[in-house]
Amino acid sequence: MISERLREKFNTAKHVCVLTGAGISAESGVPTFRGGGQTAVWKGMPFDEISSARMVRENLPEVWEWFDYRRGVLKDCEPNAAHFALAKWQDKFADFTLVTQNIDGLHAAAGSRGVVELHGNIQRAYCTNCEKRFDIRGKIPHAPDECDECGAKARPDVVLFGEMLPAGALFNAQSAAVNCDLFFVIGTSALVYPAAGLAELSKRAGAFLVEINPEETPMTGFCDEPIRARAGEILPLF
Ligand code: BV8
Repeated sequence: MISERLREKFNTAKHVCVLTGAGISAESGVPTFRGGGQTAVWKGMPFDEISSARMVRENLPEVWEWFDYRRGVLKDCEPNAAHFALAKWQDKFADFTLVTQNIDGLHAAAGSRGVVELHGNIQRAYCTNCEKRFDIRGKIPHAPDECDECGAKARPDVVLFGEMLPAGALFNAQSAAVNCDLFFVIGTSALVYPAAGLAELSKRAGAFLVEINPEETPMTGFCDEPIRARAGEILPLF
């Protein structure tokens, strides 16, 4: 499963960057988007329709119902062996960056520090007017619904389709991608940009690219080492 070549690179790498997607949380019971689970469609709307800038403008209560439902599913989900393995990696290398597309907070829950959350976090909200942030962890339905500073509506602190990514997070992710010598892409269908572009950016900058996914993706073709395995099965073996 892990070639001698990869093991040697892993043991000598100075700068490592990891990009994760919903697949790394699958073994925690978090439904993936394209695995046909309960988060692929909401009341007949595909997730990239309900999770969109347009829906926030047109029907914020519906967007909140969708996110509060997912927060309910997440309540019983714990980090799995893959999250814990990556939390151990952060002290193995001179420079380590964990970038995630996930909004479930499971990397931090497993002990990862400084996780770059490209698409925000489902346990936070912010005011649509003054952008004050709120921690809504444990509050289902979410609270507050209106900002206690200016009274405007709160919205999920999650990057939706058609929205820009947080500039700082994207910059940090791109910097880590171009400066690393080993880049892992774990549990993503590699379809959503700009996150999916990080692996190619890294490869073009000279990194050795590893993909961990039970299925092929558009990225598999230009990976140096595609590993057809579940994250929870293979990551503890490094
Ligand atoms: C942007 C948070 C600039 C929300 C997410 C029209 C208008 C505007 C933009 C666009 C447009 N057309 C295209 C775009 C760009 C768009 C895009 O890329 N669309 C795609 C569909 C073509 N991108 C955007 O809109 C981004 N912003 O471009 O801004 C802009 C702004 C305005 C106008 C123009 C441009 C913002 C994208 C962020 C969206 N938010 N999440 C929420 O959660 O509801 S995206 C969401 O889906 C994820 O975060 C992730 O990024 C993405 C893909 O999901 P994955 O994580 O890969 O999960 P998936 O289920 O797909 O795959 C799971 C994988 O795991 C599978 O491969 C499976 O085999 C594997 N797996 C399963 N089990 C395991 C496993 N692997 C390992 N171990 C296991 N056990």
